[in-house]
Amino acid sequence: MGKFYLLFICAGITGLFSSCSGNVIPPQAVLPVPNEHQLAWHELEQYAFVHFTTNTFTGKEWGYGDEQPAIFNPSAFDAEQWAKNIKEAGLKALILTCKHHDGFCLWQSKYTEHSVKNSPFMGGGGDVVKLVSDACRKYGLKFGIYLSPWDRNSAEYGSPEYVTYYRNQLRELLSNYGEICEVWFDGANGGDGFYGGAVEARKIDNAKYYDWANTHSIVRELAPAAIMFSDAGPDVRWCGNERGFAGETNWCTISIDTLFPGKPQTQKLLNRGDESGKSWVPAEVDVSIRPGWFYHESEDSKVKTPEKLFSIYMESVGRGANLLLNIPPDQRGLLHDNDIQALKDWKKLIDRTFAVNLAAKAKVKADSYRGKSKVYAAGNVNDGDRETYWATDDSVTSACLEIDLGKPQKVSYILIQEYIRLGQRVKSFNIEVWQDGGWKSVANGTTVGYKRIVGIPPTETQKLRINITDAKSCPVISNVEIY
Ligand code: FUL
Repeated sequence: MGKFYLLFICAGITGLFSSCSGNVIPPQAVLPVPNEHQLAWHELEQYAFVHFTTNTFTGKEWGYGDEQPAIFNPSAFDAEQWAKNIKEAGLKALILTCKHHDGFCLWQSKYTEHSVKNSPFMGGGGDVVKLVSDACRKYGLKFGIYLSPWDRNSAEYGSPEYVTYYRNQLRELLSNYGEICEVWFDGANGGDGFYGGAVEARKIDNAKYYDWANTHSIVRELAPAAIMFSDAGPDVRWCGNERGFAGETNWCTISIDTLFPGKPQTQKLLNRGDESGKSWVPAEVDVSIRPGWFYHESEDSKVKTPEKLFSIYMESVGRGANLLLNIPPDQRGLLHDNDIQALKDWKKLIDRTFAVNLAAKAKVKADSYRGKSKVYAAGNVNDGDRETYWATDDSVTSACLEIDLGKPQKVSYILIQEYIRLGQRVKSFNIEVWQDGGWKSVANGTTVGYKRIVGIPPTETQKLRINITDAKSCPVISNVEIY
């Protein structure tokens, strides 16, 4: 049998392998996959929202648009106090409401008089966007902007001129405040308002009026690294509620053309994503630390407890979504003590819970790994390197990872991460612990994605099994941690 025939057998037997020398071909990506900017966004995991405008002084949640700029007068404004506390809470960025639905601008926009320039704040010379973005850089936070498409102050709202106005303002914000990590396009649109004195209801066709494609291209041009949020992306999507949870099943994939804003089934879809979605548009969970988005003194006693914030963390970051936690400054222009205390205690709770990774020194084995090559062996899930992963052969979509902690330990949380550069794959998994000489099932789950944290009743065990029971293609797991 000549060389040719030998080669043929080799290719036939190994199938997946590039040659007979043992170089095993890595798994092919399961499309769609995140781009570099989306990958960086996933790694942020949690960041702050800051709602601050005339509403802070009127007690409203949605200003009508007729507020006098004179009421915007924080008595002890200190953006560094925001940035310092947000940083210390473990949040990685800050997104500021530069203009909310009432139309009041927190910066010195050339295009309107309805802004800080006609307020007593710093004698009319202040620029909140500048002060906040500078404070963010000083404290090592990324900075993002919220610019409400709906504007209840503008006389032009509803006409094509307003869209030009909106884009001009977007250009100002993207050009003058350093690097922008995220641009937040709010979904609330149209309705009654002041509209330059017209005092009427104005309806717009959300799908057509803003001509989003051309607005998005301004962001791509001026801030290529910025992630764009809206109900339907393009880069990240709304999670379908403002109560702080992503779906227990949470696909980062969705088909944008299946989303119809406002429809209840759309909210469900946004919450869970779509296994066969055509685009990578992961969920962001926006929720306020208080009942309202803006500061109201009457809500000082209703700040979410550290325990509630922890469960929000588990149901957002712990389900592979990012958490956007709103902390609204008060009329002094400072974060309130109650909010700061809740943030501090929440951070302590997280740090205490995830202090010692029991998997770091564990022995890990798998019932199968790709091409029997070390490059894809089980040990990659606890080598501290996110770029290495355990993977199986393409035909293997259920597999078992066994983790031996060396001695019995109390286990409460299991953290799993897929190597999402190659797509989101896992459809279902379960977790077993070794107890009384046998395996006992303690949890079932569906998706994993960028990160999945599973809580179990605290259990004393030496060994655990993570069984991937179904996946779109071979599972590719980059990290496992146990607490
Ligand atoms: C909503 C807005 O209407 C709320 O006021 C808030 O800004 C929230 C984050 O988004 O659509």
